[in-house]
Amino acid sequence: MQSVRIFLQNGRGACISYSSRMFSSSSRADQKSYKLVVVGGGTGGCSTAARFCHRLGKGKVAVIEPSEKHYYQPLWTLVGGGLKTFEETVRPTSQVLPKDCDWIKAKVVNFDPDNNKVTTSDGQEIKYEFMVVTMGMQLNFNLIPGALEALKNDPQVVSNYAPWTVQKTFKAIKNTKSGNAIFTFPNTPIKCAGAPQKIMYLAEEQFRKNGVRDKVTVLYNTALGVIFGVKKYAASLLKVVEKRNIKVNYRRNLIEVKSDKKEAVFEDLDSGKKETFTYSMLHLTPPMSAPDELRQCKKLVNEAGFLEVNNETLQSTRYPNIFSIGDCNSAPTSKTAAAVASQGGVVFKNLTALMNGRPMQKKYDGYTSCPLITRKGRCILAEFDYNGNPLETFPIDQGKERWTMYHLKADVLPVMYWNGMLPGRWNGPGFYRKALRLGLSDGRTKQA
Ligand code: FAD
Ligand code: UQ1
Repeated sequence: MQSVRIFLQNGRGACISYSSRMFSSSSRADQKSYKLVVVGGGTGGCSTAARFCHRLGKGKVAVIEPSEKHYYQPLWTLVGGGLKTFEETVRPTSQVLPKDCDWIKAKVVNFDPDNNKVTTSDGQEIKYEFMVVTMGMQLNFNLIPGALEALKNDPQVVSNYAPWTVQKTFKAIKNTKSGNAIFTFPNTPIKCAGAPQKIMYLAEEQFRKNGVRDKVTVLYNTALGVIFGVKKYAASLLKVVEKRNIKVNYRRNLIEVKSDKKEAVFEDLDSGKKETFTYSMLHLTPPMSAPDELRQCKKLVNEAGFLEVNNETLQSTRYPNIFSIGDCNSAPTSKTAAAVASQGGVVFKNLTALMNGRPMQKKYDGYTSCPLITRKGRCILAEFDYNGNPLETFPIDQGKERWTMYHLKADVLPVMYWNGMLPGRWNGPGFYRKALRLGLSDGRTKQA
């Protein structure tokens, strides 16, 4: 065993260095050991594995991922809206992982960060020198009594958030002829905070096309107190809901679905009162959390159960050889694939520096983006940082509904995802944002 100096960066960028043990990349039958273990082979996991396989070579990187299928989740909004097929969003995991990594097809069930090892659902112990945790979010439909039963048995209760229900959405939209079409937003952090309303806009448009709009009441029942967290885009969306006669009920949290009576029960989060709505269609966004296997490792997570990282370096605040990317970390930004792209670039630079005994210099600014589709062919491209300040790529007003941004979302980004992001070649649009301004500005503007 060798000893190596590694650096823990504090909030002000200074480095605290200390010693740790380093493993050789050997492998025994009962215990494998890797230079880098990546937990989760989703958006963040594939791109991280690709970058480090390229850098470290064959046999040095393992990805622990239980699923045979990889999903391009951002396209599920358009699948639900009848504008793309589900098949376009799925590829075999074997095709999207880099060929030089070892794919361990299992779940991590236990983290042991003091001993640099994880245990998998098939009983293997995997040791690592460095680890990147990219486990995404867990969908907790089970926390709403009646929701799972309704999703299984009622064709009019749907959700774009899971691969096993997204294909129901468009059928339910087409079957809605009258009554309340209700779209929910839960009382937890979620991935892609715009998705619960994007599908509502596509549904509303379809109701018009089907000639039933005057008989359908469209309701957005959200646990939040605002329509969107960034003022600039909230102002644009408020105009959209007003123009389209969509009723927004704030601070309403779905607490039960009674599909036998076609009823959805909400709690008013301010008064605590219960309110029951009948529905003819119900689009659920489930409460979400970090996966249980991560949440139960109290040494790694914050109080909310997310892997606690330094917001700038994305390094664990407690274990310097652990980093985290994406939906399962504590970085206080909106959880999206766009955020994963930026975070991936930062973690690659910082972890490479750490591996080579150099200080970490790359800082994540919270960049995230949400393409808010408002109808077929129209999209408001929200992009912002940790402070909620718009950080727009294009030198035009992205607060407007635009055809170009729809085309980017529907046709360009999927190609970029499969061919640029997953192979580790896309770090987000930061470079282009500056280039499009001839390097004279970073495109940052303050919230109004
Ligand atoms: P994921 O890509 O979800 O990957 C997590 C992986 O970890 C999974 O493969 C899972 O199987 C694995 N895993 C879980 N538990 C374990 C375990 N115990 N052991 C090992 N592996 C485990 N983002 C955008 O940027 N733009 C959009 O327009 C957009 N729209 C969206 C619309 C919808 C309907 C949805 C659902 C998401 C959308 N997103 C969008 C969000 C985006 O898809 C996610 O933020 C992104 O995929 C997060 O990447 P990740 O690597 O953190 O997690
Ligand atoms: C992005 O980088 C990304 O990841 C590939 C997304 O997920 C699919 C996005 O939705 C967006 C908007 C971006 C940002 C990219 C550009 C070109 C603005």
